[in-house]
Formats: sequence, C-alpha cells, structure tokens
Amino acid sequence: MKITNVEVLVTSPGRNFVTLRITADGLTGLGDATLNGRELAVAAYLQEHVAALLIGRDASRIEDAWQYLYRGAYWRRGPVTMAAIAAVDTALWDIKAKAAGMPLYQLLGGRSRDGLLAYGHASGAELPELFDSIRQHLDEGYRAIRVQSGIPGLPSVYGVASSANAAAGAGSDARYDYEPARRSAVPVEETWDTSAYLRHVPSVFEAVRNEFGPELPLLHDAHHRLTPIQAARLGKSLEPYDLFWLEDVTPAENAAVLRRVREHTTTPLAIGEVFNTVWDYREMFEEQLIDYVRSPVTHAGGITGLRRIFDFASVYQIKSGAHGPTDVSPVGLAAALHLGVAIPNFGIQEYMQHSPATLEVFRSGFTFADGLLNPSDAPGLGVEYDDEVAAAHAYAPAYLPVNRLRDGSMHDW
Ligand code: EZ4
Ligand code: CO
Repeated sequence: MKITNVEVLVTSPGRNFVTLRITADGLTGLGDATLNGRELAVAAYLQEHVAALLIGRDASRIEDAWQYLYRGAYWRRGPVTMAAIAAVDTALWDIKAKAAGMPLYQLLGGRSRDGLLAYGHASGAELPELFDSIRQHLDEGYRAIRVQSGIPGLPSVYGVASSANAAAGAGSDARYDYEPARRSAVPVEETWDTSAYLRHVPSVFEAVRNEFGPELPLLHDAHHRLTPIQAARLGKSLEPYDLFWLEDVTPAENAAVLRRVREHTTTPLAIGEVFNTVWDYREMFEEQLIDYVRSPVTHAGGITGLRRIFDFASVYQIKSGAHGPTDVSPVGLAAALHLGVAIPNFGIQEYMQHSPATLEVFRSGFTFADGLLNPSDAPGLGVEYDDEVAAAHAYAPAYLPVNRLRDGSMHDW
C-alpha cells in the first residue's frame, strides 16, 4: 500500500485551515494541520520537509510513520512539528479505515458509549445576553454549557460575543465574534485587569445557578491568565457553583504551580489545549494535578499521539476533554469523535460549531442530537474535502488578539 501523492491544502472559508491529503492505492486520507495564527508554518513544514519523505512509504505502517517523523526530526515536540505529525497520522488512519471498509472508531476498539457529551460556548457582555445565549444553546440540545461573561470596565474579553451577537443561533459565526471574525494583518490589542475579573466571575456563576438550577453542567475558561494564588482563589470562590471544570487557570508552561492551586480548591481542573505530547502531561498526571486533558488530535500528534496521552491519563482516573474550537477543522473534530467514542475514559467534548461556509468545504457526516456528538458511520473519518469550494476561499493572515495590562505591559490573552 504505497503512498503515491501528498498534498498540502490551505483554504479559508471564514477562517484559515490547513489540511493534508495522502493518496495510497487509490484511497485518500485527510488530516488536520491547522495552527491558528501560525498556519503557514505548518503548511511549509509539511510541504518542504515531510511530503517527499512519505512518497513510496507503506501507508499501513502508521506507528512507524509516527516514530519516523517524531524521532527522525531530531528536533522533537512543539506545536508546529506535532500538528504536522498529527496530520500525517490522521490521514493514514483515515486510509486504513477506508481500506477496511469501517468507520475509524471500529479500528480503535469499537464503541464504548452511545455518543459524546458535548459542551457549547455561551457568552454575554451582561447577564441578560448571557442568559439568552445559554437558553439558545439549551434549545439546540446542549446538555453542558461553557459560561464566559463580560467584565465591568473591560471593553472586550476572550470568549464573550458582543451584545448584538451573543444569542445568534446555530450555524452563525456571529456568536463567536470574539475570535475568528476579527481577522486582521496584525493582532487586535485588548486590555486586561485580573482584579476586576476575580471580583466579577463568582457573581456571574451565582446568577446562572439561580436562573438555571443546580443540575446543568457549567464550565469556565480562565485562558492562562492567573497566577497560582489567584487561580486558587478563583477555584475556591467558584466551589459553591459546582463547575464541571475550570480550564487553563495558569499558564501551561509550569506544571508545578498547579500543586498550589490543588492545595486550595476541589473545583475540577482542565488543562492542555496548548500541550503537544504525553511528556507535557507527565508531572500533572503522576501527581494528579488535573482532572481533564484538553489536547485535540490536531495538536497532539494525531490519533496515535492523543490515544497515548488518554491511556496514560486513565491510569490516574483523569478523563478526556478534547479541545474543539472552530480553529480545529472538521477533519480534526471528526478524528476526536472517533477516538472519543472508543476510549474508556471519555469526559466531555468541546463543540463550538463550524460555520456553514466551513462545512461546505469539509463535507462531514458527524451528527449532533440531544446534546450528543457522534462520528460518521461511513468508512474512514467520514469527511470529504471539496476542492472546488475550497479554491474560492483564499488564505488571508489572521491572528488571535493580544492582551495588555492597563500600564501597557503584555499579559496572557
Ligand atoms: O482560544 O482555540 O477552550 N477553548 C479555547 C479556544 C482558543 C482558540 C485559540 O486558537 O481556549 O477558543
Ligand atoms: Co480554552
């Protein structure tokens, strides 16, 4: 089963996506290599340093291809390398499952559950918009909700749609206008104030619990902005509202600070959307510093890389919570669904909903019903790439915003 063609596909239906397409024995496989804001670095890595090495290799030797690209690069780990490896790995799994005539999850051991509990992104600058956004998501069937709110004194905050857009319906890009919609050649600059945030957030969760009751699973993302003691304080102050998880409380580089956070709070912690390998998690797993793993297939070395992470996590009763923002393409999401439905330690899946324009390029067979996501039952991943539609959407530079404190110094966004 020789690899005969390797193509790096860049398209931008509202936001940029990088896709790898591998052909072997007349079968094609797709892999997601999208790294938001640094897309062309991965495209060049694949085009200039990987594509030629794959031609003529046996497409069925997936683990060997993974080790060849990981060990063979010598310069290992990091988001660019691991997104490139992820794309190759996912495309090879897609081919293997198509060759077998089975949906990919069957090759991963078959179903462990009927569907994947998904959480959506509700937000609002003020409580009324936030409540409308939560209701909108509940009407769409979501059974778990991420809650992000505006902060008094800050004009814009990560994860919070503008008042006009917060309650926009399913399929609308507008309700996520805090991130991909603000494309520009240089990053937008926002202002951040941690004290204002810490004062305000507990009152938001109190109001949401009063309005929506005790049972609805609620999540929150602090997006790497807090110091250890601030994170500990936030976790403690949110305990009465029984969060499903509190995400990325501190910058991800320093695992040790989570010990401090753990000493003070029983609010469950999720981390890892910017991690790439099992090594990034080792200390956090062994010391049981977290409860949920946030890595997606796309940035953690593919199905092979992420399954290794999830298996290691299972030893410590730590569950999956794969990253699923719209910058993970439908190919990356499909891969997460096949893996998630098969593993024993699934926790929850983020589901932010791609725009109709994105889904015209990536024709996807996964379903969302009664709050549960399910992978396609077509052979392989169940995603087809439409070259003609893709060609109509040219790449344009797009960056995530950056944060500055009130004195002008840079802060985590
Ligand atoms: O900001 O994927 O939990 N989700 C997130 C995301 C990240 C984006 C960055 O590209 O934190 O929305
Ligand atoms: Co996050």
